[in-house]
Amino acid sequence: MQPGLRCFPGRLETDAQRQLLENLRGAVADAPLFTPIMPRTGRPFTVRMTNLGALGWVSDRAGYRYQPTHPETGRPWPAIPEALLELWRAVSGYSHDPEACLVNFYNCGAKMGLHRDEDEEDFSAPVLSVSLGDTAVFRIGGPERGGKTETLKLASGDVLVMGGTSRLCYHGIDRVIADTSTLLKDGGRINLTLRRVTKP
Ligand code: MD3
Ligand code: FE
Repeated sequence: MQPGLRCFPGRLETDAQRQLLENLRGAVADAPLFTPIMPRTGRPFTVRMTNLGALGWVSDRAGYRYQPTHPETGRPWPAIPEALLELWRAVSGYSHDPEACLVNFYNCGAKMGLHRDEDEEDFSAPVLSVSLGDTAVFRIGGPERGGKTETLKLASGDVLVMGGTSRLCYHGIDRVIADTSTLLKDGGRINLTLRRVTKP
């Protein structure tokens, strides 16, 4: 496994997962899921997204970037729930709060190709991920494209912290395994990634 990558299997108990989901339902009512588009090809992502926090990650013909408002409503993103901020403070090892929480929604068949997270100014802060719902097959490689990769299953309630050298490693989601969780009534998976974007 990559140095700096830390796994906390089942870090969130079922009740905490349900509460987080309730928070997310409210947030998504205010900041609806949108389908991002690849800058070069104009192809839609198979994952739908929204964000919480001061800054949100968006992708369209103009490129990848962080911005303070929702691309369709023009409104500021909803706040990051306190429970997520507390989780970040407990496990990130970073002394400033995150500015962005990207919410990725995968239905069955959605995936995310191998990529690096490099749209942030501050790579010294880790990225923290929380998985909810159906189990995903997560793939992680090294810092170069085309290197060796390995897979890891991410189940509901699992938390991953990508710090150190793992912060700039290639990673993606191969697939979501249907019927592996009862948290979401209609199945699918939600991933939350907390990030520091600017240098404090
Ligand atoms: C390893 N999301 O939003 S989370 C992303 O499950 C993203 O939705 C995936 O990749 C998802 O950018 C994976 C786990 C993750 C997130 C960021 C990382 C792993 C990472 C950054 C560096 C290395
Ligand atoms: Fe990523």
